[in-house]
Amino acid sequence: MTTFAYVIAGSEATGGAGFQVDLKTFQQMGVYGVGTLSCIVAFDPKNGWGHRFHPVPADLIAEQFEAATATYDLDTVKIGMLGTPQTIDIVAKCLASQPWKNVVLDPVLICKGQEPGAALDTDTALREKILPLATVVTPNNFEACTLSGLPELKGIDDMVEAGKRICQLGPVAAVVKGGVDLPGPDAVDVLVERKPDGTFTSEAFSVPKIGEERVSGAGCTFAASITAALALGASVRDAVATAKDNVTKGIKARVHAHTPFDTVWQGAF
Ligand code: PXL
Repeated sequence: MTTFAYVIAGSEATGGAGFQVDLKTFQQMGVYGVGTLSCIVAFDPKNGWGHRFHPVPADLIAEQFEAATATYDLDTVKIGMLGTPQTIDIVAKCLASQPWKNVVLDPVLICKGQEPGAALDTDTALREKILPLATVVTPNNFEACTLSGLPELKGIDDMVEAGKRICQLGPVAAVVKGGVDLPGPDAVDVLVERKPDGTFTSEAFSVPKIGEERVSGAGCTFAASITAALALGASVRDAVATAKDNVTKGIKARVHAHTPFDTVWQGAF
């Protein structure tokens, strides 16, 4: 029987992040990928590889959603970069139109090249309209601060606290990604799960860092791996363990490019 996973995310035209990474990850994990484009990002090689960002019009997002959900019985979706309050509005409406078993949110607030805080209305809309619909959310350090209201995350205790605060906004699980932002020799991700009685459990997933440079597509690969594993029936805990393993292998086998950063190779897992 075919397992399906759906993604609503942006295209990053080099194939190193976004929608393309999501579909590659799904395919690599034996899951049939279905996708709706929310925006198109084209790096500008003449201008420091900055982001040229183009939203997809709301009615075109709704049409894609209609086509995808009429074609297959989809119950597992990943949400990637949305980018504007208008896009967030239509995606929230689409998501609310049917039940889901798993809604994995990679809360992409800013990309490399954007100023933090430049899009406060987008951050607020994401927190108010999409986060409550998510079952699992995968913020990096900056996103975890923005969503939780904590000023900074200095270590695992802060990551657990941020995860708890974020779960109180709707999701049953938050995975706070330490990445290269967390000092120390290890790349640490902390899973916080909210139990039905309102208590929390937490678990840290740690592997030695592979360099101190950010690798493009790591966050997308991580959330897409969780999504595919959940679609295949894994628990959240096991889905996170699989995702960590995939990202570690994909970073070790990274692809070099003319950009100032390398990109994850999904073929490595
Ligand atoms: O890696 C975050 C990300 C997600 N989605 C799109 C992007 C980026 C970063 O460049 O362009 C479309």
